[in-house]
Amino acid sequence: MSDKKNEKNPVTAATEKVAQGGGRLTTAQGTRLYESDHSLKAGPRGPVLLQDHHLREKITHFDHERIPERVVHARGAAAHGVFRGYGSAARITRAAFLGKDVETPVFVRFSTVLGSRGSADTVRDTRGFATKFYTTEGVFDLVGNNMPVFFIQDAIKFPDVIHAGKPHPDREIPQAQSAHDTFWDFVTLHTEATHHTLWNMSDRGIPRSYRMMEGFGVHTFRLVDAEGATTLVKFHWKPRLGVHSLVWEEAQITAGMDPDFHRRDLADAIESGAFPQWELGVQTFPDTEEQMFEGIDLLDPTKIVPEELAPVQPIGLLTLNANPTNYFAETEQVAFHVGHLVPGIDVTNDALMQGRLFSYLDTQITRLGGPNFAQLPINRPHVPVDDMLRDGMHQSAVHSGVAPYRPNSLDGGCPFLAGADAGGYVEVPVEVPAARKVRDAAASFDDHFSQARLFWLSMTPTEREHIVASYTFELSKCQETAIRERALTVLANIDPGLCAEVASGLGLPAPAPTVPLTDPQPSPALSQLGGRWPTDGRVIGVVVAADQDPSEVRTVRQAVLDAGMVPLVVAATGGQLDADGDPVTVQRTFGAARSTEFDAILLAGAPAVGADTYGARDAKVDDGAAIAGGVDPRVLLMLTEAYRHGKALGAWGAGTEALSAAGIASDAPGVVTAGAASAALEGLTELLKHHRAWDRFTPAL
Ligand code: HDE
Repeated sequence: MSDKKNEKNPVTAATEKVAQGGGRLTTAQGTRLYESDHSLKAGPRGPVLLQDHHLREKITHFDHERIPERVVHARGAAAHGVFRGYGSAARITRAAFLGKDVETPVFVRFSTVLGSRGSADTVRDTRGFATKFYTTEGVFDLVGNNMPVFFIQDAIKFPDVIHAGKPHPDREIPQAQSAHDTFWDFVTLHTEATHHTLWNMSDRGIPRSYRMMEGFGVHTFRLVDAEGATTLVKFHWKPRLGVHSLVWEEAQITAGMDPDFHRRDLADAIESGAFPQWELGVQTFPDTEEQMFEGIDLLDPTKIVPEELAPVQPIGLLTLNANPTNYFAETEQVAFHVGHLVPGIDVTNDALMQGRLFSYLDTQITRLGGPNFAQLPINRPHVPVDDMLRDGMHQSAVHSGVAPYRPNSLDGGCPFLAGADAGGYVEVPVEVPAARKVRDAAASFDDHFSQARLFWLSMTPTEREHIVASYTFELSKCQETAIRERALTVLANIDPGLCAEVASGLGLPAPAPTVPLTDPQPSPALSQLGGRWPTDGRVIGVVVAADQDPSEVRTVRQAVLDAGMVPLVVAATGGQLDADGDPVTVQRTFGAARSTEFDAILLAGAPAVGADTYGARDAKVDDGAAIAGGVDPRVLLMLTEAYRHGKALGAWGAGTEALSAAGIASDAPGVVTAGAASAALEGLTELLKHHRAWDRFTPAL
């Protein structure tokens, strides 16, 4: 990886070196302290005195350190960056930050939805992808997800879907999981959730990295140009590294071995200069009265518009280049809101979006302890704020003037209004059709299956196999047979083949569809497989045998770095390998490493069972049948696991013996053996461009 380092965090750049940076320890009031390890007592063995103001201040502050976690999306990781507009959107929006080569600072927070703040990263779930643009016209937030559809069509159902997905209220289990009765109870009774549930059960539910996820605004937005002409759009983020996922077993093991996997991956990549990038794009649709496109209701957030019908047109580039300095101050306190809009971007009547326009500000008043959270450094707009809002909990501004009202004469009539010509936000004066008040939705919202079927038909056989496996896994975890049976009927309405496979896994009969099956045109853009992608930041485990020449390891390690990837040297014991006076540091030991940390494994030699091997004192070590080829069993586990997960494996020299001891043929798909390290690495890198050795997965359908 390059020597380029994390950019300076723009929020804290000025103070980074100052805070707690070597000055004297003080109280919160700035009084210097001579001692901080003992309470003030009546003698060394006496009672503690109530007058100890330092003790009371320290403990009291500590007692109040926590704030409520987000009611959803509690677990997250974030980064600073910059967005550069291409100018291509200028024909449809007057938003200044989308102008050509305009650079706008951004803060992006990725998240899971269901789990608590301390839950594991790699669970099966939707991921949040929320971006705060600090534009010259105020803050614009694009609060999206990594899936383009949602479980519900109306915000009034949000508490229902979240209560169903969260842990059961009696025992508060399971944590960060959809594999339980209440979730499946809800999504099978409430079939508009079918499409989103299918995305969750697909590989999209377990991303390899936040850097390798698409993002979607989900709702249809309305863009408006300088003349007031409007265009409907859907926002898309396209990752430069491609869209890639974990495999389910890998995700589960990782949740235990490294619950911070995605958080670490993002921070490490940025720290080492492998800055993640996404292109922002829009699908555009004419702003017609009916707000339909090719028969698809643009106000229904359970529907996509296939890219083949409306291509995604790139309008700018996002680069994340700085890690937060303080998790709490930035990632935890950042407050996104769908209603943070700038001139040129407006909302539509999507009932899900309309409810969100209320919810975000409301929840943040509780979570951030009052109405003044926009003053927190991470939330502050990068433009002057003259809002006439006053007082309240945690007010930190010292407002001057005597007339915080309009109109006024006492403060000279300030502040003044701004029309559209002076950068004011003016809502698009859209017609509201004459109608009766109803609690209802348009008839097109009743179609719950055709787009789920479209998604299923667009998957490759391997992706379908993963979907079958995840439905079977999740439904197996449901206790109630009635819920499993109902779920099978939903699956039959997506595809009878999918239903039959899952039914056979559950040992239940496959029901017939209850709705007529549609015949949608598949959308190849929905599949993740195929294509070649950059390998920046991919992690290669270099597994080293004790008898291996360390200078070769040093060379191969450097070659991995030069290729923009991350080498992790793994050996039986920690410390350093002495390569002719230029030591190579061992970063992982066989005891602490697991295959899930690596995208690919390169074998330098065949590590033998050693005295340090777990179980070495066990008689089985001498039993050739128990430990194949005398190779360290932890290395064998690493290899077989990586093989099962479709990861590229490379070996040179004696390394090939370890492969064969693990039962892996040197001509198996995704395996490269070579006489020299450089050739092995070259082959491995080529394989990594495809993310996994897909040929290893046996398509079932
Ligand atoms: Fe959210 N959502 N949401 N949501 N959402 C929140 O706001 C809500 C929805 C999304 O990193 C909450 O500050 C309602 C869709 C992200 O800080 C809350 C509805 C999409 C994040 C809230 C939805 C999202 C949130 C919780 C149904 C994708 C994390 C804490 C109408 C387009 C933002 C907070 C972050 C967070 C409400 C549905 C994305 C409660 C009522 C659809 C990425 O206000």
